[in-house]
Amino acid sequence: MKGYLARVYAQVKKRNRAEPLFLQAVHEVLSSLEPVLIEHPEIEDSAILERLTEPERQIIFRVAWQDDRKRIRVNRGFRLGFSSALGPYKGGLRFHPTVDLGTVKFLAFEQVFKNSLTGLSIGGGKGGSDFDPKGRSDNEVMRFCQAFMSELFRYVGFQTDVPAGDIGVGAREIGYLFGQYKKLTNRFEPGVLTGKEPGLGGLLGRKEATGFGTVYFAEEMLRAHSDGLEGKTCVVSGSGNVALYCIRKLQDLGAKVVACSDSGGIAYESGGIGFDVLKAVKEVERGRVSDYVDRRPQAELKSEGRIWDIPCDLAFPCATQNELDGNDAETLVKNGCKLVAEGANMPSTPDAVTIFQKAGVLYGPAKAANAGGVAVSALEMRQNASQEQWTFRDVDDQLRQIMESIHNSCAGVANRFNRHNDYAFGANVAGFLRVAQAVQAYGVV
Ligand code: NDP
Ligand code: 2IT
Repeated sequence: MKGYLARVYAQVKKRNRAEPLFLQAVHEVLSSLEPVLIEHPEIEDSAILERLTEPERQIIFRVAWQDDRKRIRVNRGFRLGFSSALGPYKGGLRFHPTVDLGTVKFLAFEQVFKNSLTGLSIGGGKGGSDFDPKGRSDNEVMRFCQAFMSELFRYVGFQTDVPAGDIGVGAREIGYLFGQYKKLTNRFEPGVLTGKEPGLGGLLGRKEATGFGTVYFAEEMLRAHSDGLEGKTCVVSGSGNVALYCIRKLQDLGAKVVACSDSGGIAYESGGIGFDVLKAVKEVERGRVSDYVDRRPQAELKSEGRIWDIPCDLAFPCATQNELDGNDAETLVKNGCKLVAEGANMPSTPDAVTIFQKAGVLYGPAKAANAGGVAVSALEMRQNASQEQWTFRDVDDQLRQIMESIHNSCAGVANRFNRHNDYAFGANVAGFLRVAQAVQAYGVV
């Protein structure tokens, strides 16, 4: 990076020096923008990059709650509104012991460009807590969610900021959060949170949307290269919400998924993972992949090694950030992997991305490939505003169209700048241009 881009990055680095994930995410976006700045010198004059790299607001709060032994616990809560240029802040909540301000900031920054790519009216935000739900009873999770919302309710609203799920936050947690919001505000305002159970105003198809969307995006990438999913061998990391429905859709479309994982190990099954058993273990029993392997005589638990050592045609990282590094990328390339589509946020390290691009692996970056989740959240907001009830089919059809359109925007922008097949460049630039135009149009606010 040079000139204006280098100056902006230096300032971001100075202000956020203890936040490597945020710096990694900013660096990745800025390094795509040089050709855009040549076309649009007004971006520098209007300080668009300075504005888009500084969050509009950052809220940090204490969350005190009682565990089942009546011990008082204290966690830290976060909600960060990065940009409201395109709509209310929109993005998930993550409950995981590693969550800190830098994690939330990187996720919120990515969310701005992802949400822009959907073409819908949603700004970018993210939040969460260092609360660890693992091993906590249902009652403990409920009390934590209530304590978390007792502070958060002041800042959210269907026209202001609309949280949803992410790691450690699913429909159960959203239900508890919504219940407490409703009680504190005396309003039934379902559009304040998305990812609700259908019985609470949630949208059929939201649960599946991120994983399904990632597969639709991969399908579009393959289609654009005269290929398809049928008969492909796939590896999907993670075994949470995104991984589960990525596996399901891959199988529906004729691919074979031979492995998935969690932080305790890898389940390998040469004949293909059994979706129904995995779903029961993960969604109903809240178990581990080791429990899945215990139930499947054909499956094998690998507690050593990397999931990316398993040979595959297509790889879907669906667990967490920086889970696929340069060595993993080299192994994937060596084993003949042809496509990587990111269900998780920023799962591939910068080294890994460079290796994929040099080797001609089709690389679908998170902000494009996993945008189906937030896009369907925006549809949930619409369903809540209109008080209609949409069918699963309505939602899935719209999701497919949205993923096709995101694919075409990324590919179209990449082609226009002579960066054929560079979906990472296309996603950054297409996402950036829409939000930058909005920031410019508001004047200085
Ligand atoms: P879940 O909590 O449902 O599942 C997370 C999965 O990732 C689990 O298998 C978990 O294993 C694994 N995992 C999480 N953190 C780590 C870690 N530090 N090391 C190893 N494994 C880890 O979350 P989601 O499926 O919702 O989220 C997965 C990814 O997808 C995240 O990057 C999230 O930001 C992204 N995403 C989610 C969307 C959504 O709609 N939910 C939308 C777009 C992106 P374990 O149980 O052992 O911790
Ligand atoms: O990273 C993401 O896009 C999400 N966790 C989903 C956000 C949302 O508002 O549905």
